[in-house]
Amino acid sequence: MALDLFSPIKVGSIALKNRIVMAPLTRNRAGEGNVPREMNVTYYEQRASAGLIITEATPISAMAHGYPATPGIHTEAQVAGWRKVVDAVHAKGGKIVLQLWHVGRISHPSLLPDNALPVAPSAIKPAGQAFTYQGLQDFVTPRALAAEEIPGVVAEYVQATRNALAAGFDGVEIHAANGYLLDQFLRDSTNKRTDIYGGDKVNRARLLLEVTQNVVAVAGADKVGVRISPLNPFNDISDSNPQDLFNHVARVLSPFGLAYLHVVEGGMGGSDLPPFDFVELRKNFSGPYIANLAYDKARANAAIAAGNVDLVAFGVPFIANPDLVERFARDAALNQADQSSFYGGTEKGYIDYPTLQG
Ligand code: 8OZ
Repeated sequence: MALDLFSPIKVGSIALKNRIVMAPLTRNRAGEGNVPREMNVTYYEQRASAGLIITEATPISAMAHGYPATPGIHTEAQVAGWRKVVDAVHAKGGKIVLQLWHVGRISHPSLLPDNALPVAPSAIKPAGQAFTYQGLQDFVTPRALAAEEIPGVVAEYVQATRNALAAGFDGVEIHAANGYLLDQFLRDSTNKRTDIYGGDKVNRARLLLEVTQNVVAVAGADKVGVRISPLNPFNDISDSNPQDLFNHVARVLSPFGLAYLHVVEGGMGGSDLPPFDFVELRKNFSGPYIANLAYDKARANAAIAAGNVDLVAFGVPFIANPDLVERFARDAALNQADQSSFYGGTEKGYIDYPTLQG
């Protein structure tokens, strides 16, 4: 029988009951101190029938924050808050990994300790505005990280990984997508460095490689995934040769024996994107491949049956359908998502979407 979304699979050391992944989704509903709170526990627990839950992007340090009310993984209270989430998902038979996030230049002094400037590979201001507690504010020109500061950034990923393991997570996903710090180093519109972290693709991929090496050293490769978005222009980013760059990224990540590579196969926000062959990208990576972006059940099953992808991550459908797995199984209609309650707010549009059971 052909494989489909309901075929079990093991990604690294994590055994999954199906291939339906809950994509990482920023919801801006953490409590005081960026600590996961009761409604966050309920939200993830409601979605535990996913084969794998990837948490919302989670700042690894005080300098890694770029949005209001995102839950961190760098204080004791945050770890304790996440432990409640993990325990609730595990009690329902689910698996959950934490997404490690550093926003780099996609931030604002008002969100950072002592009104610090955001950090980045190069001092290039992104077009657009930051979401702050005071509303939208223009992005500022970030400060370029000195080469001597890079080990400290890597150490933040390592400590956050230790914290995630202490909270009981089944693994971690390194967020190297969507225009945040690691992606800012990867792509040549944002990385103009002249040291060993800039220049050719080998140098631009060096920080991601060092982060991966060090995170793998504490968690084990079989508990580590990496997310990339070769084409996504979100957060004012681009690359002059994405196929060459990301084939290289997949090739250097492959020997680690990671749990998975997770790929955003396009752009968030429809603009003209350069041509890109994701099947070719995938051939450079020997482990499990999670595809993401606007898949529905039919296209996901076709891609899995064709052997082009191993799992599919669903974002918006999981916001609106806590029981997405059961709805797919029964070919039931899906609830439509209310965009106005995606980012921030109350329990409304968060934990009140109805299940088929009512
Ligand atoms: C949408 C709004 C805020 C953050 C990402 C963490 O794109 C995000 C994000 C998405 O990875």
